Amino acid sequence: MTTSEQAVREIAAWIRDARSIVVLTGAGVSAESGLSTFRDPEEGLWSKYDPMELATIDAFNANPELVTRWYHWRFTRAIDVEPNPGHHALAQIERLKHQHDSGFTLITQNIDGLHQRGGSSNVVEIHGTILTWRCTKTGAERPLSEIEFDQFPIPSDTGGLMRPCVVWFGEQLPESAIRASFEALSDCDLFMSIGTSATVQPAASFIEVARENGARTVEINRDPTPITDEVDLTVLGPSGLVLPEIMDALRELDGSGQ
Ligand code: BV8
Repeated sequence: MTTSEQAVREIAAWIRDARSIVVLTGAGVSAESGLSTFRDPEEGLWSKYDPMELATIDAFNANPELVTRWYHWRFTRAIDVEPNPGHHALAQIERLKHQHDSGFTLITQNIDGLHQRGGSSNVVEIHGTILTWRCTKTGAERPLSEIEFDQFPIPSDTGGLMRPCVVWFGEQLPESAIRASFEALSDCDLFMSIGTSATVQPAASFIEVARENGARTVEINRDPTPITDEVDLTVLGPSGLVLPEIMDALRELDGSGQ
């Protein structure tokens, strides 16, 4: 058995035994659905732009047309792609834990809505969602289906502009998402960081909160990150492959064979 197979089986046992689990996901989990991550170079039109430069209120104020076009391009891709086996495995683990009356909270940095489409129910979108936009003047929110993307930027009906309900760099995270995250982190005994470079704050510090409360810590990521040497167990590999392997090992342990 290779070390990663051993780690997969051990993580499955930790999931089985956990009383309350917090999972933090990043763009790497959506990568296998075909959505580019923040740090992998983009091809085509957007290759000359740095997402870190575009995902800011200053960029929107300076060039609302460009930033609106970028988010229009991103959401058209997000609604076009499908959840991948990694999304489905996380939803299966959530269902299994809920069947055993254990806690399971999925905190995501992703704005694409793929976790919900993949079957996850308790999802905390700490960086907001691209699927809802709001007026810059009144804050009135509208779902994508009610917005005409026939001009860029998009005027709201109160003389403002429409912007995506995402959290830009330099903006505060939604109070409700922060509260839900810290509530779950303060109670969890297993914390899993999946598909994230663990560099964006305050999400990158969530692992410290969990560890201070005695939680075991796990990382599943394609590449090493700043937390790889700190976590209790790490599996370097694609989440769309590793998560279903963990779910299979969990079924074996659970003897359910479902
Ligand atoms: C805030 C929404 C108060 C928009 C995003 C403390 C210290 C230093 C800086 C700060 C700090 N506190 C605040 C800051 C500033 C800033 C920050 O963290 N800067 C960083 C760059 C240092 N934080 C903020 O501004 C936050 N606000 O704290 O308010 C404040 C404000 C100012 C100053 C102080 C306090 C708001 C941050 C939210 C920004 N919005 N997204 C949008 O999406 O367009 S963040 C954006 O980056 C996405 O959400 C993305 O998910 C996230 C993080 O990136 P990752 O998800 O990790 O994606 P990434 O590409 O980086 O990595 C992908 C990983 O997946 C890689 O490791 C790769 O190996 C792996 N991978 C790839 N393929 C696979 C895979 N893994 C598995 N399987 C695969 N197939």
